[in-house]
Amino acid sequence: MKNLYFFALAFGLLVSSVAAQVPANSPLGNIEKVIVNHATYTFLTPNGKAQVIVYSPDVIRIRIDKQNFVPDFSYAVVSNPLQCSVKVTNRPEDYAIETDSLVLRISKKPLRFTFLTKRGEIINTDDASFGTSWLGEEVTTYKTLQKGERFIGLGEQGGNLDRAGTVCVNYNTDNPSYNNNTDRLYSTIPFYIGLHDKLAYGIFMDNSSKSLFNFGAGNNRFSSFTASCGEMNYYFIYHSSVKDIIKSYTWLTGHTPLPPMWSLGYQQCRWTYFPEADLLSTATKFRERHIPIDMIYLDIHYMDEYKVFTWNSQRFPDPKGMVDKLNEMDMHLAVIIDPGVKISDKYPVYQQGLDSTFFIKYPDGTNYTGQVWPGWCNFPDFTMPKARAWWGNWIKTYADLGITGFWNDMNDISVWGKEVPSLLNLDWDGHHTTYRQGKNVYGSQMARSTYEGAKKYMKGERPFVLTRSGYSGLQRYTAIWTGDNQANEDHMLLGVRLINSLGLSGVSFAGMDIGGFSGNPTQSLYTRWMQIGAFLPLYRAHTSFNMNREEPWDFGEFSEDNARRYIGFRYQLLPYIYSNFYESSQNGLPVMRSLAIDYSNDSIIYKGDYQQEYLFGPSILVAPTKSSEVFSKVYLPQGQWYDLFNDKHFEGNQSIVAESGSNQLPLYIKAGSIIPMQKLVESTVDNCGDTLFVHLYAGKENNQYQYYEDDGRTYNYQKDGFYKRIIVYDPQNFTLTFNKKEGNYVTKFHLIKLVLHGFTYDDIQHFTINGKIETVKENHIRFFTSNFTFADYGPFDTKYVLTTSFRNSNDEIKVHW
Ligand code: MIG
Repeated sequence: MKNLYFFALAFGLLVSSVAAQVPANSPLGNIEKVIVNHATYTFLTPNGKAQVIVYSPDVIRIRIDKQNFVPDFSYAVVSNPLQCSVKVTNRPEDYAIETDSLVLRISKKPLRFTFLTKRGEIINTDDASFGTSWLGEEVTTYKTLQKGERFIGLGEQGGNLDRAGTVCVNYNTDNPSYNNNTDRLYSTIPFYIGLHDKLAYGIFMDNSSKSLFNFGAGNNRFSSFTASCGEMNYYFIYHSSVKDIIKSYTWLTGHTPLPPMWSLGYQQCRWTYFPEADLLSTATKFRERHIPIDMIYLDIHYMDEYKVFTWNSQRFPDPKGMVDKLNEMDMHLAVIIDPGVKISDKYPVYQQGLDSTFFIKYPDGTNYTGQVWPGWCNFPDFTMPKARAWWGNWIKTYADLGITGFWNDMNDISVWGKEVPSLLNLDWDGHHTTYRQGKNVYGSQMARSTYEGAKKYMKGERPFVLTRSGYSGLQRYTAIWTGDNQANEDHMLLGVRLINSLGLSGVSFAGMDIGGFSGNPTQSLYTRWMQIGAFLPLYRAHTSFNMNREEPWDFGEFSEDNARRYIGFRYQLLPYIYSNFYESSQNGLPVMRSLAIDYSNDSIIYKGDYQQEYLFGPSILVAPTKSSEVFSKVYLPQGQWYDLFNDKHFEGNQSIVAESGSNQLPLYIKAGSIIPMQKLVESTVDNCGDTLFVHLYAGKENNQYQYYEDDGRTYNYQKDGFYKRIIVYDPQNFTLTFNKKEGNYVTKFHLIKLVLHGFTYDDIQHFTINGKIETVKENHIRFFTSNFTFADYGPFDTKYVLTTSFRNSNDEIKVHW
């Protein structure tokens, strides 16, 4: 009996001690005290504290921690709170913080947050029981799942456009065999947009540790976001449109700077062109075959034993001479740069890094050593300002050779797919942390160091930086590509979804390996991929080591011709593409826009067949489709649309069957669009003539487009070296107005050729330019009945097209018909 009693006691102790080791979920408790300091409201509870900081009428930041907040520091956020009017009310059960745009209710017992519209609709609310709570060190915010709630964005994550019902982990990973639903890809952007009841909001959790977003997966109660350590720190963004949410998110985390024009041309890569003769002959072939191109790449074999900032002198005896030869062909060179610095005597990069203690260290002060291409390596701590500047100095050695493209790879950090230990120390710009918090940021900081170095040493020219890995805000320094994809149809469409999602998440300049990295594409897959590539922000073909040659002529005449036409069309579109990049540099709207941006509340766009569709800029609807599909279903959202190839008119809000044979990617133009184009050129520095082709598509609604031009390569645009004008289409008043130009750059285009689509001859028989009556003459306004000529109008069937030309002037030009 006694024994049994002891046994029970012992067992009880055992149970309770086990229980004590399993941390119970502990939410914030009741509010006990409030401290107000300008637009910062701090609430103390028995379990921790919460802070509300009003950043703007539409952006409210929430910080929650168990203990005192650590000093505020972020690699992502570049904006500070704005002065704005905030009304605070203290009621018995809650506080209300009200801005001009939204209301945040903070219940007191217990502390929970609810965001409401001014009309009182719930936009987003904490789960009543869990709110923000901890499981050990892991902190999670639980939000009540709203009926029909959709979730879009979150950067580079596999899965569908609508992420409802899925979980996504953010943990930058070298993931060479990713697939349709893979999370843990190369970069982390913990920002998503929620949609329900025609309301939209954004949540950006600025915590760079490994994080998990649950969009109502495995439960029907909540969505949640979890950081594995550190504080809960999120920005709540509310606007009535997805567009404005993206604008606010990029106000917080920064914009893509205007890229150099040449980086928007076609880029040819391969692992690896070597020796020099191979690189040069490949470049020459593009020119000989009149396939437009601006950039070519060197992958890891240019280096001596993969040592970064060195050259293999057998393969590349005269890098400067080689770059000069490329430049003579109007081509830019990009080289790969990996972060691993080979541990090697008499290797200055290593010696300097060692002597100056720039490498990442263990807590005991010894350097972390990991294995990658060069063998055993140390890795610069790019979160240390001095180390970034030092790396930037090495970039100078490339810049001095005339290299203008800098391709940052393996910065996830990849050590042959193994884990870099979490306990490593990082400088974190003097705030000190461990790799656990820093892993997801490392890639961005490497790209930043590269960008800042290149900018400093390129004598006023704009660099092009490409990265594989990064974190929110990476767009300020670099373009990104989606890593090691595969040569199959699924990956082609998955890549489109990834780039669309990156665009929703503040990253405008993104691309994927055209043709697929691993495996050899079939002729038809390559052909289709090259078509889609023409309408991606970054148009870059790449393939892995040991794969077949994949230049446009390697797939036969048909494919080569296809590549020439689609690349050519992209070059004709450059005035439009560049203007769109300009817009992006101003307000963060992506160049490649998932239909979820403009048509967020249309449930059809989220369907499997249609979810890849996007607008390239404001006007061109691209319906990516597998190469095996000769006909494909395309959804045209609300409005009116024109088939780009023949100007055939369609009402929106319907699915159509499009021809998508091997020579044709389904492309549609939104009615009312204004699309500036130029004549066909073979490189971005080719003479593009003196005529700007302005395509106008008849529509019912007013529209406007901001045309932008500058020298395409320097920073003079930051002073007044730009040319900008708004073009306004007013169908009710039958006018197209070119507003007075702004800026002091002299446009290349002295003539404007207006190309009118969807108009009849009768529509525009009588027209005036600035009040001056233009007589209708056959040679003035013409029907084109000839077969389409790519050189003049892209792939349009020009028999539906009317044109007229007039002199461009800096003052307002009003065309009236
Ligand atoms: O271990 O540099 O994603 O684009 O060609 C592979 C060789 C390293 C991975 C990159 C890929 C590049 C390859 N790199």
